[in-house]
Amino acid sequence: MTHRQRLLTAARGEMPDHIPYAPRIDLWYNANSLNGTLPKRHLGKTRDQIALSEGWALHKVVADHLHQPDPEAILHRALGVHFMKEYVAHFAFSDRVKIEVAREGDRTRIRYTTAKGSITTSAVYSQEMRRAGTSVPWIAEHAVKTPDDLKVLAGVFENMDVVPNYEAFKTHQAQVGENGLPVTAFTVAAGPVHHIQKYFLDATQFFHYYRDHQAEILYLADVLAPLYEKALRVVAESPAEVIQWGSNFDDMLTFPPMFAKHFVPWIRKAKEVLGHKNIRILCHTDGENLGLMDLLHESGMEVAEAVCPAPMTKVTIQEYYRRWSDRITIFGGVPSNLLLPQLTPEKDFKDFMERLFSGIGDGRRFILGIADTTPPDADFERLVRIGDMVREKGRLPLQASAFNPVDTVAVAQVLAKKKAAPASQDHQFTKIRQAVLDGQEQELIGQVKELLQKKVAPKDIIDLGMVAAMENLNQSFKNGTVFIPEVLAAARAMNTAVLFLEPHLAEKDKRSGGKILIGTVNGDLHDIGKNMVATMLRGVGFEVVDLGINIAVDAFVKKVAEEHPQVLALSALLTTTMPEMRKVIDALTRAGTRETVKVIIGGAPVNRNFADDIGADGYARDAADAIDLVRRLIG
Ligand code: B1M
Repeated sequence: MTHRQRLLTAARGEMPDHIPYAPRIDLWYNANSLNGTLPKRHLGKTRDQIALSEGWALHKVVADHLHQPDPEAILHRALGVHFMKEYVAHFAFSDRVKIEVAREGDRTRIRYTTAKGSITTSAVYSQEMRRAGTSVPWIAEHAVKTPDDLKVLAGVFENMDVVPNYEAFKTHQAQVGENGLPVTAFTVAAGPVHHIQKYFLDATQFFHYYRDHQAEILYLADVLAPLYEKALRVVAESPAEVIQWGSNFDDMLTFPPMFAKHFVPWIRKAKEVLGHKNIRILCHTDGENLGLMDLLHESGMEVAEAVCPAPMTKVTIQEYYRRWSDRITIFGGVPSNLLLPQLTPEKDFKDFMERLFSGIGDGRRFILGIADTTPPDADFERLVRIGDMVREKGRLPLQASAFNPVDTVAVAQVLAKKKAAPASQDHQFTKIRQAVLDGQEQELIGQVKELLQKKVAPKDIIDLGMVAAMENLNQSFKNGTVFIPEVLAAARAMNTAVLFLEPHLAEKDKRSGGKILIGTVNGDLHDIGKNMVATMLRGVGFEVVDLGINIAVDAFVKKVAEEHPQVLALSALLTTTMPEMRKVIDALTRAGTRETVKVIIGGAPVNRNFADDIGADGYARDAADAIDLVRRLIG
């Protein structure tokens, strides 16, 4: 079988001759070719030449953002409008929308003017980002800053059309030939609400809008819907065999109730329309999927790509295979940390790979890949060794007797936590707690005023009323029974009420929580988790100074000297940016301020061992954990 036949056979749920192996190496290649650090035997080769010379299938799921014939291919990324050669359908702007583009260094600013008003966006793509391997520009300024901007966006999209781009795709298909399976798309959202979430709003802001301005969000979604329907018709007539429908699924970001309501119906619709044409639906499920397992299984998705299992997330590959492989092809399976000797010692790497081969039944519906992608600092030889293992052990069907049915440990651990915090018996605070839980600012302030009139101490209102409610909520959030929008709204309401109470507090009770400085380290643009930690810490009474993302080592040191925080909280989501945390600690030591501040770290790839190794004072797995940790550290 050729690579293409093998991949397509697996995607269709039939049995190929061998497990297909298609590691994604774009980031690794971009960074190492720019930095002159490709392995010697591959110097001067393209990324596809490297993959083929190693005997791997080409990974052709994600469009190659850096090599597009159209120089404007990613100009409108902040609107989710792309003109990629790999996409069989393109959005088309109407003449009624005036578009003004201004370029300032690495930043591209665009103004879109319609009869309903104007919006602006800006995106940044710097040399530093390229060197780090980042393949997509960062949306620095989102289109929606106020609810009115949603109406302007409706004006932009009302006038849009969707047009075929079959010829360019056919050329791409011909270039890939039998060496891979080209996956198409027209944007990478799983329907209109996901489109709004992914592109139009800052990631954290979206959760507030979803709760506070849902009617406007759904109105805009209704404007986008006919375009998505037309796109489906265009895709249906195209020569594509697989389409990517949605990306970055994650049970916190694309949380289950929203996923069920707004994503699943569109995945089903895509399957309905495209299934007749034998076009398969692939979703880029690279996040934490534990809370979405059943929804995804039922959704109609046929290939789950970038499946990133434990130990990077909570679901083991065996569990994925057990729960999904009756109808979903799993593409991925090796979390990228496995390729990093500094995070995964040789023995753990070998054990993981052994278990993987014995944990995927007869090997049907499985495409081996790296999830989400090979990091720039990966040990390339491990990628090669995985290829060798596939050659040695990957002939299909695998020996059924080798099947290690289910490794439920990770799941059991998560489910075991499902216990709500006990409710307080102090009835005078019942209403105030409810107002916090509901995120109702006005109601909360009303309740605060009532309690003040009854001469209840302001500090008790905060501690026994609001903080107690936040703690309940944190617990429920941890247990997966409430979701991000509720938590953020509660914390926001509580912040407002604490400000209102400030003048009533005795001097000794003010800001008793302490001061926390928080930021995402240099080179890292992920901020959703960091924002949650900041909001929740504020919610329970700490003063939080949020420095934002991509913060240089020197800036952290300078701010520690200026702000005198008790705690410095560092966030990193990339293995390549984790070392920045050590640099911050070392720089604080050099500046003589290390002893003045407790440094704590968090973010998906870091763990307790790493915290100990770099000399941090603590590690927090999530926002609730961060609160406990800060309390332990500063009393
Ligand atoms: Co990115 N991304 N991403 N991404 N992304 C990850 C992190 C990744 C793990 C995906 C994967 O492989 N499965 C992978 C990193 C792999 C690795 O390093 N080994 C990855 C990659 C590769 C990339 C790019 C390089 C992709 C590319 O360019 N093609 C690129 C890098 C850009 C850059 O930073 N230079 C990139 C870009 C992006 C988007 C812009 C598309 C978007 C970020 C949007 C934003 O943040 N504004 C994005 C997203 C959404 C993700 C995933 C899918 C979800 C992250 C998230 O927000 N989760 C993520 C997959 C994953 O994490 N499994 C992934 C929800 C959030 C609430 O959880 O951030 O973990 P989290 O925060 C938690 C805890 O970690 C903890 O508490 C939070 C709340 O409970 N915590 C702290 C976090 N910070 C803390 C600080 C503390 C304490 C606790 O202080 C003490």
